[in-house]
Amino acid sequence: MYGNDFGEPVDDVSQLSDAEQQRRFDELIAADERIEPRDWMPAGYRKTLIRQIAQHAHSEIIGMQPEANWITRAPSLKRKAILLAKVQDEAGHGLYLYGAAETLGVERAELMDLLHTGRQKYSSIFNYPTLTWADMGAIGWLVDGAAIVNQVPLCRCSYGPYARAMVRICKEESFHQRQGFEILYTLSRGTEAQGEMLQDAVNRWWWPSLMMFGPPDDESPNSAQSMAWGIKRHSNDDLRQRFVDMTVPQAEVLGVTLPDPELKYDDGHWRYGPIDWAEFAAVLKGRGPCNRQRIEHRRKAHEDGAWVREAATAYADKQTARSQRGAA
Ligand code: FAQ
Repeated sequence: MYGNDFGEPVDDVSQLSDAEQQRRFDELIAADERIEPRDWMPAGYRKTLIRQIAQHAHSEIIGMQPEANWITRAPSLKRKAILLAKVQDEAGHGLYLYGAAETLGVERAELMDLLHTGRQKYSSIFNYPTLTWADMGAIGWLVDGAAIVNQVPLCRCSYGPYARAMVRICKEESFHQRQGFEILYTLSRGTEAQGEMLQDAVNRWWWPSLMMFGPPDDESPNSAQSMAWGIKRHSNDDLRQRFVDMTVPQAEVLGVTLPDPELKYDDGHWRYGPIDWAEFAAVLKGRGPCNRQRIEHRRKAHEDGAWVREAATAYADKQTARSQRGAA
């Protein structure tokens, strides 16, 4: 039970003043408890979560495109079935995340509109092309690998619906990472041409994967506040370093060279060379190799799917009318 400003007990927290609600929110964050949709929350906390969860959801569904590009060309029926399942998983992740964002009071249609009009971002990584089959392995190994390192801490995010959605997403991403590694491991034991294809894919995906973690800490405007609110648990650079430390020994198993001449082991960590932040900034501004193609494809899929949304709405209306008639 909570007390108001006069020390009187209050059962219904909605009767508390803003200062008391803020105090209660701060206590929950300090105690590492979860904030739930009906709890009071500062406007900035809500706004930050909507931005991050929406960007995350958009990334999942835009992220379906580079891999879907290879479903018809997968080298065997088994590979096709696995890739199809993985791409469907990404659609599911998008749905959980849009659902989590909706608990904060935004409409999914509004978020779609923000994506389609370029007013909300999605991950920079999905603006690069998938040129060969080895890219399916590299995406699983590096992109899903980076996603796991970034997202496992989000299972402890202070906002309950986001944290709970992340638990299942991370389990599935872990399967995705292994299937990518397995594709590359198979190629690593194949012909010379397959080995070259593997090395070429790793050369192209390594640096964009490091950029997925976001700008360096001293240029990350949102990190400090997001960490104070328990939305983010680690800084961008800490997670990036964790990913590099995890991935270098795996590259040795695959027998590939990571495209960084400055990579060296020092004081318990693999230190990496400078990241091309100008390239990252250009991709965020819409000037990556595939930005335009990704958004055009997404808009078209949305328009082509209008009849499905209309049919679902008409069916729901019919069901409601039927149950109302039944009640009368
Ligand atoms: N790309 O101040 P910070 C996946 C933006 S899902 C584009 O550091 P923050 C699954 C940032 O939004 C991959 N934009 O921001 C999969 C902010 O924008 P603002 C997606 C980026 O939020 C695998 C500005 O820059 N994962 O891969 C990027 O504190 C395979 C300043 O940055 C998530 O979304 C970027 N890489 O930290 C699917 C995870 N980095 O303020 C298919 C959840 C930063 O102008 C196939 N998100 N920006 O609106 C997060 O953990 C955080 O939002 C960060 C950024 C770490 C991404």
